[in-house]
Amino acid sequence: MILIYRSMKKKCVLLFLCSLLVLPLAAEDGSRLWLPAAPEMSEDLSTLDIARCEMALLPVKNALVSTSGDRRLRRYISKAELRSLGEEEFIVRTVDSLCVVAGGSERAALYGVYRLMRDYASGCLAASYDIREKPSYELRLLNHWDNLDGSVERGYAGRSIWWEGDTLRPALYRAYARANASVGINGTVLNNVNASPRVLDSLHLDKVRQIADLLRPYGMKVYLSINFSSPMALGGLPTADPLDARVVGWWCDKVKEIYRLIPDFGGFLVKANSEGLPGPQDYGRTHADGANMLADALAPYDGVVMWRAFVYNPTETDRAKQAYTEFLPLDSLFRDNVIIQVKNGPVDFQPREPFSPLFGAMRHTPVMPEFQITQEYLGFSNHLAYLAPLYEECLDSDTYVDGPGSTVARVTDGSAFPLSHTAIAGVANIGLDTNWCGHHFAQANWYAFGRLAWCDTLSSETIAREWLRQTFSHDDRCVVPLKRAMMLSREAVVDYMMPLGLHHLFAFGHHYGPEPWGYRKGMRPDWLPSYYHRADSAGIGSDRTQAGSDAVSQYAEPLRSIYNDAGRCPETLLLWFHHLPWNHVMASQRTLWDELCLTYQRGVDSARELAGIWQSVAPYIDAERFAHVEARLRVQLHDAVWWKDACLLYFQTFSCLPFPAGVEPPVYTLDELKRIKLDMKHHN
Ligand code: BDP
Repeated sequence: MILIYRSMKKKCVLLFLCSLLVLPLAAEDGSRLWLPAAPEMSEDLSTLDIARCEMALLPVKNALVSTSGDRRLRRYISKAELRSLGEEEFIVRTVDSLCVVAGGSERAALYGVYRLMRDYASGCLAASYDIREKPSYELRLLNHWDNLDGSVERGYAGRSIWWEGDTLRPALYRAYARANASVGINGTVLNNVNASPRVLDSLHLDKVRQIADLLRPYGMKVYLSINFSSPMALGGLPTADPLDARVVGWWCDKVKEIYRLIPDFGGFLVKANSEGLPGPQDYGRTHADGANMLADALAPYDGVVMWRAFVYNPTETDRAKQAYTEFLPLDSLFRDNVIIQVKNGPVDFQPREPFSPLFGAMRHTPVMPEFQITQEYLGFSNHLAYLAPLYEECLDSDTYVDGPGSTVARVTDGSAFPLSHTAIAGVANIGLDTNWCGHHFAQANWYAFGRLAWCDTLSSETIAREWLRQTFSHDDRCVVPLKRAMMLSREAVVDYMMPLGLHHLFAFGHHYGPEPWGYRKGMRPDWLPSYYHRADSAGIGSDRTQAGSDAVSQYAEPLRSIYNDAGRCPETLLLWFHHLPWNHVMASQRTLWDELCLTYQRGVDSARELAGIWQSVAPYIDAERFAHVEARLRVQLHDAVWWKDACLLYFQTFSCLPFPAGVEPPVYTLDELKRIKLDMKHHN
């Protein structure tokens, strides 16, 4: 093995040096993501072989990369330490001039090597190491909303890498797996939550098997989204009732078939009784009945069920309350291998929401956060919106369920109270585009999700810096301004789209542009913007106080009282929880109307600043990526003005107040804006 390793090492170093020679300002198409060029490797290497080959790319003369059972490691790391290594835990230690990477498993050893590679590619490889790391969450998953016809729901980076055409793309899948492993992502759901039953037919399962074989060496498991009616659509049964013995039998057989093909298959992701999809409630059963039936079928193979809490119906109940109302009473009824997957906010991946009150409230069932990496509600792949601050804001939110310090991170990662599983998911922004994500900066959101899944206390600033140094340059004259751009970008989007707690002002269907006036006869009220902004001559905002829908009461004290009180509610969430008069006095002593106008203006100013910062780093960026991002920043600025004009002109019809000084006059009239019908082909 050592011999193979040495010869691989020479080859890999050579290849790597070649790639370095052309790195600085040569054209870059973004396909390499944040990583150095991959070593050339034969196709049937084990995980440990890959780890050693990757290690050979680093300028480290002597290295020993192995798993804790390897006796050679004992010379450098005590037996007790080695024994205590968890399955995904690693130690990196320099002893004399030897760099030792010891993993609790082959996968962990690979993570250890990627830890060093990150430092190397960031220009920070240290002379000596003594670190030990393990991930915050056990399951760190991407969710692909990819359809079997090759389209991607809410995807803005081209067609599906999995399902477009009949071809398998081994090189691409290896590159994908490598990128994920480099940040510790260890699983992927290959198809849309709006699942076609056909994913479980033998043709598709065979493709899933081939994909699983390609991802496995990088420590990634595959999972599938299932359609609850599959026993009817595929099995010809007259029902999908989870308590019907034929249905139970059908699922058990199907699961058996899957594990015969893919012995380490991860499990199912389920969207049921949500947005028109079938589910157990169609048969008078509960979410627990449905989830447990699947969980029992998967349990003999250690598979899990991730059951989504994204359920809402056009009822009298405030949509923001429904997931909690429906799921909390079921806590303690779920099997140990069921995890409830909860979107970060109570409504739906908006640019800003408070955290979902289900975090921390369910004590007997693991709850996993679901973030959206794809920018459905944040300007698609046209806008630069670095989302780590959004993820961080949610993870760091204090739920107070066990007093101060019970952050969303701690109540979901098992550190606040014990959980049978811990998990986190991100809806992928990946497609067949050469640069994977459509916008070069959108790669940072994939990267950041992985890094936070690995370590949920990392700061978004640290992650931005790491990513920039690996992706663009080590030069602080480039990194410092770009980090500033990234750090202001998400707030910029909030400001020019829906500040102060406003939400869901999007055009129906595509969710790209503004349509606060949106109305369609017969449309479900909870799919209309007015359901959320409630603007009228008296004021604006959703009343979710105790006097209103009482959504505030789903939060623990003191949050409940803080959110309930307009004087104490954070202004960033004010109109989420309160309907307030236009002349309500804000902390700045300005009226709500003036503050709203000036915040929209600040968003436009920030979009302008982003474009300016990008111009200032031109000398450090290759021409190809420079032009690509520059063109998108222009679109972003245009869209920021569009959003500001649309929202302010429309809300002005209720406030009947002039724009305060400092707000640029609108470029468009309200009538012009209302006539815009987006050509979504252009924007996709
Ligand atoms: C909404 C998306 C829709 C998804 C849904 C979900 O618009 O495409 O199917 O979320 O998460 O935000 O199930």
